[in-house]
Amino acid sequence: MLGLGAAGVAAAPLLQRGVDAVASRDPTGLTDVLPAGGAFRYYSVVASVPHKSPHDYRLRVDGLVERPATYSLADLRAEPQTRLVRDVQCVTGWRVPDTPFEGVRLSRLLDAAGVRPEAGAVRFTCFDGAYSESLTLEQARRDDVLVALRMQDKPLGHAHGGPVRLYVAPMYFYKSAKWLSGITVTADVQPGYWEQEGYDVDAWVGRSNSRDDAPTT
Ligand SMILES: Nc1nc2c(c(=O)[nH]1)N[C@H]1C(S)=C(S)[C@@H](COP(=O)(O)O)O[C@H]1N2
Ligand SMILES: [Mo]
Repeated sequence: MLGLGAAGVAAAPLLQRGVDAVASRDPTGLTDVLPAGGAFRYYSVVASVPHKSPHDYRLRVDGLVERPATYSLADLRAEPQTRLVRDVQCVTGWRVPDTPFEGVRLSRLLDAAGVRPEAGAVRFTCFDGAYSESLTLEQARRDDVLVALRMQDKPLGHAHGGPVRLYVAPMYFYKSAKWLSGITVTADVQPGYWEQEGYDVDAWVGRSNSRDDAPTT
């Protein structure tokens, strides 16, 4: 037993490296090797994501709207900002309490674009080139859904999806698409990246059964 313990200590740095490897192989965090300890974990479904400087960044709003628009980071900063402080909850069980997010209400950008009557949903795309998410129009118009520019009272860093990510406060964190580059108003909900793998499209924290349905690979 003693020998095993010593081996465990010796293996610890390796295990830590293993966690990073697991995070990149299994970006939902399903392989919960170590306790999170209230810390964020880094997730990306792709190995590397381009960096966008405050100058390069653009957000396109299009689809079933009267006035498609392209926002720079400066444009988004010039809009009224909303700050929310909630618990972040990943579907795999880790959570980070009382995390401030700040940005522009999505409903504001939708109103500016003029959503057409036949629209029923919103699709989000990312400049990682792979991830996507979606909300019904009703969900997208909630007051606690932000196009976030700040997290933990700092500008959003690249690891957390900066310069701009979606923040869907009432839902599991996989709804909060990082590296947001496109908001497309659509007729119907198109299931996002993880939703095509079996996660709930309506991912309300506490109400969704995503956790029980979580795929195991
Ligand atoms: N573009 C993109 N957005 C994403 C993900 C991703 O892999 N790519 N992972 C999601 C998941 S499963 C979680 S838990 C959170 C993690 O955010 P964080 O890396 O800032 O902790 O981002 C969500 N948004
Ligand atoms: Mo997640």
